[in-house]
Amino acid sequence: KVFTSTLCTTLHTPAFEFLSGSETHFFESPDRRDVILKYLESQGDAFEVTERVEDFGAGPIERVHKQDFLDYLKTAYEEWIQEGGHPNGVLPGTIPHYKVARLGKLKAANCLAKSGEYCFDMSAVITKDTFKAAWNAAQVTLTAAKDLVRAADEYEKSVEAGSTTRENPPGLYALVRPPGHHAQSDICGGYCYLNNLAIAAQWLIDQPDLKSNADGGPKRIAILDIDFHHGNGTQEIFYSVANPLYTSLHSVDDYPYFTGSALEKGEGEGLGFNINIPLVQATTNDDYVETLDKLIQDHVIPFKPDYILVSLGVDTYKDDPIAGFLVTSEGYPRIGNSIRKIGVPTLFIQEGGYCIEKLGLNVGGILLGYMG
Ligand code: SP5
Ligand code: ZN
Repeated sequence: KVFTSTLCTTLHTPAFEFLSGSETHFFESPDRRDVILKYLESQGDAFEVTERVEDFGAGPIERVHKQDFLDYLKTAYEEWIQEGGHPNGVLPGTIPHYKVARLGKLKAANCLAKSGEYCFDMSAVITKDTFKAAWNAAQVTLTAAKDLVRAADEYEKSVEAGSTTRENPPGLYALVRPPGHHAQSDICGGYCYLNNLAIAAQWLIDQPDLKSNADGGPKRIAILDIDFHHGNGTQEIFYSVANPLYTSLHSVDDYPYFTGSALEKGEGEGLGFNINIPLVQATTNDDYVETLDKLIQDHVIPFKPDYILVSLGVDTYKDDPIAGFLVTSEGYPRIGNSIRKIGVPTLFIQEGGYCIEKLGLNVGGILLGYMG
């Protein structure tokens, strides 16, 4: 079942970004959603698409993101324009790098200053509708998360009744943009503003449910981040908690450069619940799937999750214009199949993937592989 909204296409359309110092088109483009949707709709009745979006309000978003950051995102564009900023949108002027901030005692006074305080790179332009678009993406993801609870309950009942086996877990997909996994609790970057997956994960954990699992506590969630880039945002948000478990496969020496080491294992109660598996550039299908299977065996299954949340990026594709792995379109159904074999209800949430020509095929490959 696919959850999406036309607002994911029509809102947030920056004209350009900067890559390696040059002005290029905005790779995280609105047609990304359209080509994925078109592909899924071309697959007979394999996918049921719904544009029903429930309004969960600000509560679940405020559980993950800091209020001053949310206030900034909401008002940044308007202030930026008032200050004479370029209409393409807000980009950092000066970033309070820790080497500067160590001694600096001044607070950001205007939008040009805040743009650096609340953004860590040059790939998260804030346009007129960016806040609305990010808010909508979070609400779509929450709507899908709520349906995951329903689908999982139904699944449990039919397993108990013997009408299905543990090999057919339900799968849901939030086809959203802008993506989320680089967005930390109070900083945007990497095309991401609100961390859709983190908001959904925290909401699922917050749901009161006494009969939920063996120890009667909140639902246990395992995150599988299979985007090419490390999900620094999701890691930061959950770094000191033991639930959810965060696991990620990503490029060792690419963006966002400063996070994603295997040495980042979590802290306090969260120690041991942050698993980074960096992979070399030019990683192939076989190496990728083998590493994913091992990650699942060693970390995901022992965690005994009630739900799996997947940061679904297909920028691992061999022809992705901003990445560097060698995964092919034949690799994606294998990845989906590996996730299916965990046997746990799963919500896929769209992150990166920038090869427009093969984006639908590759995302569809993961979902169809999961469906078996
Ligand atoms: C959600 C997501 O995938 N965000 C990624 C944002 C990346 N932006 C900066 C990319 C810099 C790429 N540098 C080119 C290196 C080629 N190997
Ligand atoms: Zn990515």
